[in-house]
Amino acid sequence: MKKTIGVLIFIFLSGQVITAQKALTKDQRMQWWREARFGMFIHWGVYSVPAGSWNGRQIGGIGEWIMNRAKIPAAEYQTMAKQFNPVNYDPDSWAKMAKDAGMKYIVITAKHHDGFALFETKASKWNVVDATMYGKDLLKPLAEACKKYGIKLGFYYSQAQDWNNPGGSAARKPTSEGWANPDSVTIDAYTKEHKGHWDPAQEMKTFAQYIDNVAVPQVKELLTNYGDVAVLWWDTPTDMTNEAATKLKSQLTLQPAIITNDRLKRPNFPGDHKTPEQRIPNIKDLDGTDWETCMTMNGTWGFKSYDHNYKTPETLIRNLLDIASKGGNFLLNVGPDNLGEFPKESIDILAKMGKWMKVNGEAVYGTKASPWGLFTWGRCTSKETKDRTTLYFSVFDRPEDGKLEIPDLKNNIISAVLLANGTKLKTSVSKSGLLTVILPYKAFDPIATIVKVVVKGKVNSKTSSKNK
Ligand code: H79
Repeated sequence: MKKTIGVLIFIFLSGQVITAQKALTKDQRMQWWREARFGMFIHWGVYSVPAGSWNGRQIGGIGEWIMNRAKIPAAEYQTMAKQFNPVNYDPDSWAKMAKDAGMKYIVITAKHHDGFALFETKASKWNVVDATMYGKDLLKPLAEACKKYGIKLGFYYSQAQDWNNPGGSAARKPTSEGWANPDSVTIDAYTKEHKGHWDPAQEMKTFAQYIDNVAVPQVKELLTNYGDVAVLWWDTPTDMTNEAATKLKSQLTLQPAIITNDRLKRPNFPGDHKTPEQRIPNIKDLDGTDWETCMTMNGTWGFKSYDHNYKTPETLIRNLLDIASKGGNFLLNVGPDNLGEFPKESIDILAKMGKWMKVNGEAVYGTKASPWGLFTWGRCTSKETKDRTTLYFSVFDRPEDGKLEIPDLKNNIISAVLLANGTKLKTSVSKSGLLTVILPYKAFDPIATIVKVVVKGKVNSKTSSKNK
């Protein structure tokens, strides 16, 4: 008996130790993420089959919303899964492209608003294994490839909106826009009465049933079957209840180091980081909370065959530098097609960004925000060690006289070089603390030239509050 009690006490105590080890602080969980700065978003699903067109018409708006925008009946949408046959899917090359672009993590749509699961699931037949010719889990091999290349893998999961699994919610018609459907007047009247739904099949179950029988079990599967999951990226809390949010949140204990965003339910479920979408916040609007800007390369998240409106690599690199200078992360999207291929333009952009990052990445990874805010000619990031501070000035627009002026720098200058090739740069500091760096004529990178300045001690700038 005594022995049994002893064993029980031992089991209890070792359980405590394990629990204590698992309780990571937020700073511990966020460390890699704060250093990473740059990640890849992947929006992939059955919407890559219609690719922005339905019944011979181009449907406006973002591609992954086509079912909702065009009010496609569930049964009809589901037939398109037969053409979702990504025979060219090569997750190794995806992970490698992310790695070569300088990205440190990937977040992929395990399930978007159309409810289609890219993974094997017992909770719904509407998934890649049961509903397509392809018939294989798409996330498992991606998880392996990410591990191989040292990329962290996160899952996007649309927890509330689900237009195919009965009971899932649906966003209401926006006030300013009509739906891109010829029968929109009739449909508008219907959706008003039916919480945004447009097909009776969507209402065969309640929201609570959908949460208990689809969302919670699927999140459990995602957090159990794929090894380490770095991020859970919730989206659009339409019709979420506190009860549903609590159930979903409790699944996160399956991954003690996981990071989550602020989109599970508002308010009361702030998660770890904010998620400005398609925009970079102004410094004055930042409150110290971690944040990540997610952005498309063209005008859509999910593949649209005719959207070639891509941002330039220059704009995207400068976005990354702008974001890093404000202390945030950049999650840049790729929308693969129904064969499993990245659009040509995206591949090209990733390669060009990678080429720049290979030379200049030091100015991005593991950096903190600019002590000055913005400059008219560019941006700044910083790194502090015990007794010195490294400043990375990203020059977007070379001042005509070749003089880079940084006000309010009282620190002793240890060195000033071009990050790209180590060229030493002349500097002078006026009595008032105006640092002038003489820029070379040559070796100027049209995307952004990084001037690396190392100074003694910590940097305190009075002007930081002015340049927001
Ligand atoms: O996954 C991506 C988007 O599908 C998702 N979040 C990013 C990361 C998202 N869901 N909702 N929104 C973004 C807000 C935008 C809604 C819009 Fe629309 C969709 C604007 C145009 C199409 C809804 C439908 C409002 C108007 C029509």
